[in-house]
Amino acid sequence: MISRLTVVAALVALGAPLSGATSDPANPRTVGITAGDNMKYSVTEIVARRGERLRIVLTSTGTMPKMAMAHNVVVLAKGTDANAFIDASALARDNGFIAQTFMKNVLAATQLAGNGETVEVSFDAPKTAGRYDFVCSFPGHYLAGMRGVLVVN
Ligand SMILES: [Cu+2]
Repeated sequence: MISRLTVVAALVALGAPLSGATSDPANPRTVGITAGDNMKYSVTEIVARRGERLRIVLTSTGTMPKMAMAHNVVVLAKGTDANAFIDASALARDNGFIAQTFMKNVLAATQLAGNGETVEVSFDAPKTAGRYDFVCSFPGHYLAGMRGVLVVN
């Protein structure tokens, strides 16, 4: 019989991760975020490993009607001008406030969550280390400070 210690030692020898990050699409690491009428994410920094499978779950906790107050999480490719993305997206209500011209800059995006709703998106963290902005593209929210950064190591 092979002891658990032996198995662990063998995995270490193979360089396999023992816990934590995984790129298994069926087993992402969940990051829960809430946001309310204050237009702030409860989490403004997500640290991930290159290529790590992530699942962002956003719950909106405010009281205003969805037409006036909804939130999303949009992760932007490196080098994206966030202000330009936000300006263009303010006109794109029919596409969840994501401008078609910027779709190529979007690494991941949730649907819009009205108050009391939860939305989510699963994606692989970029393969390149660095800092990637994530923003709420509902009009006015980015300027109010609804933004964060995905730090990929
Ligand atoms: Cu928002």
